[in-house]
Amino acid sequence: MGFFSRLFEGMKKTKKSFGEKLKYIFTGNEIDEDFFEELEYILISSDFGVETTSYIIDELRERTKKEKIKKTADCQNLLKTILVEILEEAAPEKLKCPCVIMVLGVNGVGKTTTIGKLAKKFSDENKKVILAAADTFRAAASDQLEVWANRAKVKVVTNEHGVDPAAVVYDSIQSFKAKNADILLIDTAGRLHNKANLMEELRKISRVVQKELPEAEYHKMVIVDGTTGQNALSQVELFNEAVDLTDISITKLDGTSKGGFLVGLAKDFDLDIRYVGVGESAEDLLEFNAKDFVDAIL
Ligand SMILES: Nc1nc2c(ncn2[C@@H]2O[C@H](COP(=O)(O)OP(=O)(O)O)[C@@H](O)[C@H]2O)c(=O)[nH]1
Ligand SMILES: [Mg+2]
Repeated sequence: MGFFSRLFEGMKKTKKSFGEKLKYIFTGNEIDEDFFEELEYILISSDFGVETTSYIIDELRERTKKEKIKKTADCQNLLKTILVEILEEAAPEKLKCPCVIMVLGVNGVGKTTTIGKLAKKFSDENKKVILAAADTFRAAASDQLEVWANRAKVKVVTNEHGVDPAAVVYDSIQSFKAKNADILLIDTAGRLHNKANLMEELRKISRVVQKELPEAEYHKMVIVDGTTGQNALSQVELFNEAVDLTDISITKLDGTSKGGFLVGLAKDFDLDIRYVGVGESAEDLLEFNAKDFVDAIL
């Protein structure tokens, strides 16, 4: 299956719930107030967020007037265009090596899985990859990462459970330099004894990266679980406060009908949307593409 069809398969639920609702308003009728109100309701109930929804509605009002569009059926493409424009603002540049990707996010969102998928992808592209098992909070976390590393045939730097995660990152960077590697992927803990500890730990890891590899392109990528919908926003805010995020990736879009929240996220935060996870196996990771994404939900 090609990239687009996998995204399409994965996002069937979003398309079904969102597309089905829209089907009843994009009819042959004249555009009137009821139409905008109904559309507003559908966008909000599909997790687009209040601010993003009112932006979309305002744009649609203005452009239908300007382009003299009278029938609701002719609005659908305009809506698509607006969504693509919003998401294209968040389309990332290609990674430049050497680069470091620190992966952040609350427990269970798919950090380790995403790193595993990326290890495989980069290694298939003949890049030299090192993994840093800096989630030393959960005993099984590094075992899980090692399984992925073995599968992708890449090196993983681990340490005993409980060891300072910044020390693991330091070691992984020495190994990165010695091997003249291309990409360092850092797995972090999503949970500690308290939030302040976690945030301080992430900042410390970040300082080590910047000090030891100042020449590398540095990405601080938060992962959000696509099934959480609008709640993902507060998670992104939290991590952004800690480390000034650069990128975001969304997982589990295969199991949700809440794909709409990505549009709101892209508008609210100045982050590059890098990857989309649509399943549990290595090949279920797609590079984000605004147009494909919109085609898959609408
Ligand atoms: N369906 C689906 N499951 C996923 C995806 N990404 C991760 N998972 C599952 O989510 C669970 C938690 O993933 P994990 O990587 O351990 O999360 P972490 O705590 O953030 O490291 C695992 O069961 C993964 O298989 C995805 O894109 N789709
Ligand atoms: Mg993990």
